[in-house]
Formats: sequence, structure tokens, C-alpha cells
Amino acid sequence: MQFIDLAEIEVEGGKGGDGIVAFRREKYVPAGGPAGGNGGWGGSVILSAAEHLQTLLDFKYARSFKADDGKRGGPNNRTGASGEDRIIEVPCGTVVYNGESEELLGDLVNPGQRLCVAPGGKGGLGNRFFLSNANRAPEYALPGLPGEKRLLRLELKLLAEVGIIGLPNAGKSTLIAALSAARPKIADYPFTTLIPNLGVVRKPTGDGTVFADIPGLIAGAHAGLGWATNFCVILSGRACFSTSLTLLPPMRSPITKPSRLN
Ligand SMILES: Nc1nc2c(ncn2[C@@H]2O[C@H](COP(=O)(O)OP(=O)(O)OP(=O)(O)O)[C@@H](O)[C@H]2O)c(=O)[nH]1
Ligand SMILES: [Mg+2]
Repeated sequence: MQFIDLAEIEVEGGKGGDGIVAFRREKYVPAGGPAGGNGGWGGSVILSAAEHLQTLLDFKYARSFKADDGKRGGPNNRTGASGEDRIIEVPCGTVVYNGESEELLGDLVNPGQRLCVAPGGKGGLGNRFFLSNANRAPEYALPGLPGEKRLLRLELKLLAEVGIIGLPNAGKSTLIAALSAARPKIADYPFTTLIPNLGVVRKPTGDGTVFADIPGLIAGAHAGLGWATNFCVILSGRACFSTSLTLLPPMRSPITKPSRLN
């Protein structure tokens, strides 16, 4: 069984700095010639795989990321400073797609692995660049180019063999806390769990089975209601599914016998 956490974000590289028009002005150097520097490169947006992240939840709130612009060129042929890169941390296992063309851009598997998703723009050329025999004093420079802008779709596959699904407040988190070392928040109100919690249930043989406590499902979840909508549940092969239901009156045990689905 795979739970796929999804997020869509917009990334934009920084604009390159503008080239400038300047001339060398020094004592005893008459007509010193053009000396306008080039603009610096715009910063890039870079995704970086981080071990401490487990989900794409952060991207539900922050969805737009832009790197710094490059600085303007300076006089005396000084090139402008490059813009700072914007590093965005994503969980290991995040697969990155272009949100418009659906093209696969990369798969961030190992901690520290990086992927440049929006390169910064090139800085514009200063007037020094245009010096030629035909034009000894060019009075023009080029503006910096814009950085690349992209819509990205991020997908994170969480692997679990057993999913605990049920109505909000049914006792799903209590069940995974009792079975495994996972310590999700448990409280007497619906939608306490907003993201799946994974827990490893040890078998007497020593090896473990990964359980996932899924946010409460409500009628209309397929149309975007509730919090479980971003975690598409894909059943593959012989996935085992245990259901927890709230029984009335509510003080009875909410756990029904696990059923097996193929
Ligand atoms: N009486 C009784 N109460 C229980 C049982 N299991 C859980 N509860 C209580 O039911 C409430 C909800 O439990 P949770 O484990 O947070 O429920 P949940 O299904 O994870 O809820 P959401 O994450 O909000 O969907 C808590 O107050 C629990 O203490 C049970 O077996 N019997
Ligand atoms: Mg819960």
C-alpha cells in the first residue's frame, strides 16, 4: 500500500542584475573608455532532500518560492554580486514533476541530494563588453534576464502495509499508539490527525510491519472534503486493510475486527 502525499509549488529563479553604462574617469587618463560592469547571476531555486522531514505538509502553507535577484554591475568593470540561491528542503523520496508538462524532473532519494528546479537569470552585459574598434565609447548596456519560473508537482510515496482508516475521532491514533512506538496526538475531537503517522508493529519473529494512521475520512473526501484528500490510498497486491469504526454509544471500544481485502 502506498500513500501519496502531494503538493504543488511555484518556483522562480532570481533575475540577473543589469549591466551598467560607466566610463573610466581618472586623473591623467583622458577618455579612459567604457568601464560598466556586467550584472550578477540571479540565484537559483534548489530542492534538497532532508532526513528530518517526513511529509509535504509545509507546502500546504508556503507555496511560492523565489530566489534573490543578482546585483547591478558596478563602475571600473566590476561584476555585480550573484543573488543567493533559495534552498527548499523536501523529505527523502520526493519525486519532482513539472506541473504543466508532467515531465519528470528528478527523484530526491538520498539525504543531501539536490536538484536545481529554477535556474537564475544571467546578468546583463555592461558597456565595457561592447567596446570595439568601431565603437570606442558604447553608451548602452543590457538588462539582466529573468530567472526561470515553473510550477512543480511534488509527490512523496509513504510505504505502509496496513492502513488504519475510519471516521474522525474513531480511535485510529490510539490504536497505532498501542501497537507501535509511534506517539501521534490523541484527543477527543475530530481531525486531530492531519497527516498520516507511520508506526512499525513488531512481530514476535522480530521483523516489523509498517502501519499508517490516516486522517479521518468523511463523506465527500474524494471531492476535497476533510484532511485525507491529499493522501490518495493506492492498494497494491495483497494489501491488508484494517478498519476502525466508532460504535454507539461512544464509550464502547471503537475497534472492530480487522478485515482483509485483496
Ligand atoms: N472509550 C474509548 N475511547 C477511546 C478508545 N480509543 C480511543 N478513545 C478515545 O477517543 C478519542 C479519539 O481518539 P483518537 O485516537 O485521537 O482518534 P482518531 O481516530 O485518531 O481521531 P482523528 O485523528 O481526529 O480522526 C480520544 O479521546 C481517545 O482517548 C477506546 O477504545 N475506547
Ligand atoms: Mg488521529
